[in-house]
Amino acid sequence: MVAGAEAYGTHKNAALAVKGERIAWIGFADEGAREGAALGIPVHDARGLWLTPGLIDCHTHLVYGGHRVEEFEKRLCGASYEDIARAGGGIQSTVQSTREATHQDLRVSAAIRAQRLMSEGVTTIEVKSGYGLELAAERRLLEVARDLGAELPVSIRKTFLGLHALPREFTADRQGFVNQVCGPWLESLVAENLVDAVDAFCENIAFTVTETEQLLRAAKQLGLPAHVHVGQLTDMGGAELAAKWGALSADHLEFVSVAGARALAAAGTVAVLLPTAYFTLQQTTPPPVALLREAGVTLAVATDSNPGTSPCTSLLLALSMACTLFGLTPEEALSGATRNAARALGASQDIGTLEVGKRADFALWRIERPAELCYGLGANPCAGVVYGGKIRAA
Ligand code: DI6
Ligand code: FE
Repeated sequence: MVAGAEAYGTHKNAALAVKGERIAWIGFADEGAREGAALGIPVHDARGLWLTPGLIDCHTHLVYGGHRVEEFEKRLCGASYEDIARAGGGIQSTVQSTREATHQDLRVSAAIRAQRLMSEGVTTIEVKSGYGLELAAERRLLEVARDLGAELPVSIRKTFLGLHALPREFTADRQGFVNQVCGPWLESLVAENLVDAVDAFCENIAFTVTETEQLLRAAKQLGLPAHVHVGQLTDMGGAELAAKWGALSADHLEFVSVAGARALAAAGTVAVLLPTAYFTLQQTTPPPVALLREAGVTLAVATDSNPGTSPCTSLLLALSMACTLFGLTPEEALSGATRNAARALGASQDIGTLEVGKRADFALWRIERPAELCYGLGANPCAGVVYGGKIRAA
């Protein structure tokens, strides 16, 4: 066994056999040839490289137009994210540039971001809408997300983030907007097979617990799973709400109470930590990781890739920051981008671990011990990727 491998339950000299898109056998390389012959299938020997499941980025806003560099500069001069949002900037400015962008602009820029994630061994990406905020514009974002998965060798999970911000045209009619999102918009997008899950930004600058609950209820009625952005800036009781509705994940959680953490654990709702957003906003109160651990909450880690709070296309950087800023162990961080990220997407039966019968999505790494995946800043030790049983250019 390699130094540092014990905690991961991993082995040196692994080999893996693939049949179609699935893992057919996994074991030691020296047994591989015999097993492969018995099964009549080829065996891939990792040849001393480290093998992990393909990484999963379970929270991104990858499809949008424009950028928010000016806002970054304003924040560096002292303006807060909340001030900018309340003054009509922030998400609203990306909504405007997204509505103005051509379909092609959206496709090309999202593909570039997806490829950056993929270069680091990512094989599944969750992509949220939420920068259209009118039915046609939200549809376009979800279509671009769907098409990304068809054009690139990566699995895409599409999330309808209908309650992200209140669009200007509804300033005088909040409830009217929430009713549209939770009723006709959701129903149309679901009928077009564009929605794998829903999401809402439950926050003092976005939507209340009551408004968020309306979306969670509508989703449940349609049999759709949910994610919820909660506790990024304040604790509004969003974790309790996510747990009450059996959401797959509650994301951010810088601010969460003891009761909220216990509720998440009891409901099996995964806490998705987003350290690059915390870093970008220069926040100073990290999520209460000790409390979440003690309560038994499952922890995942993702990039939150978006133009405002996390202009980040490196999941390895998010893993590093999960360790240095939030105090996760490298083992927790890595399972947060594999096994637990799969749980956050409700996809554990298919991805997230290297087991017979699961999709043959895995990454090969030129490292000496697994903690190295969380150690390098800007390093990319990915030496190869197999996606659905086929070798992919990393
Ligand atoms: N939380 C976030 O961090 C992003 N969305 C959300 O609900 C930020 C989105 C943005 O500022 O554009
Ligand atoms: Fe987000």
